[in-house]
Amino acid sequence: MADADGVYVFFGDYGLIAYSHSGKERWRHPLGPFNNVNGHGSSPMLAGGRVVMLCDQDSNSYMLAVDRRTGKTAWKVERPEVVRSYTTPSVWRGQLIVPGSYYLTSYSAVTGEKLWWIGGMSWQPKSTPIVDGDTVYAHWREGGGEAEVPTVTPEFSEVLPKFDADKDGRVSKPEVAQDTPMTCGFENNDLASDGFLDQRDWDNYRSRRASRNTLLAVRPGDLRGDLTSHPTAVQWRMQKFLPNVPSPLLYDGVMYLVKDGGILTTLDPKTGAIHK
Ligand SMILES: [Ca+2]
Ligand SMILES: [Ca+2]
Repeated sequence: MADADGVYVFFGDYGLIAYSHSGKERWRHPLGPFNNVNGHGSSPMLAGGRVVMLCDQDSNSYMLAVDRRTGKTAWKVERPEVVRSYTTPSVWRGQLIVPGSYYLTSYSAVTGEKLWWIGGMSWQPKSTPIVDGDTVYAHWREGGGEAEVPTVTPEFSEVLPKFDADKDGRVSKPEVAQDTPMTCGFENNDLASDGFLDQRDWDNYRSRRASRNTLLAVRPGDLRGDLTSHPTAVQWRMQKFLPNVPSPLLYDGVMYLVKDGGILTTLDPKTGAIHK
């Protein structure tokens, strides 16, 4: 991304680098290495005179803002409640609107303060939120979130005795050798890639199985805190025909969704009702 002073780029294997318009390096800010199984999908963005970079990953997710002139850290917020995502946030009224796994969260672009959040969506979102007047739209889609009735998964304390043959309090791949679904999903669920499923890995797996893909319309006003069950903040949720990667498009009072495989859906952004 670029401004009057130059160009800002992010390399997943290095971090942030700023160049002048003539290509001269102005500053560099190393980041990583990241723990993100599919690579880093987020792009840097400019907000409040800073370069903001979302660094969601399977462990130690965070977001930071650096001064666009110097590259020095202005603020950094940890995001321990989320894991993998590939989104680039949007800016709405001085707030950074950030889709992450299971949550949509707003932060002050100036201070990084967490302002409000909404839960109940699926993991690894990829698209960028739409902002339109007083409403924000964001969407989540992943393969496991398509079930109309989310699956209830037992607690870690219930499954551990069944698999933990060597009684070390965690589950290794050989210990689940007889359980095909567990073996197939092992690497995906082993967030820190340490070869064991522990409490954190299992809690994330439970959240995945309990979540649903969602297109969400939010009117946050000046509200703060947990808005998940707020009567007016969440305008509507829609759970069908959602694309995996492409962002929704809002144009001339109609929202467009293009789903993998070639399904185009149009809907009313005020109500979430499907036109066709
Ligand atoms: Ca074990
Ligand atoms: Ca692990």
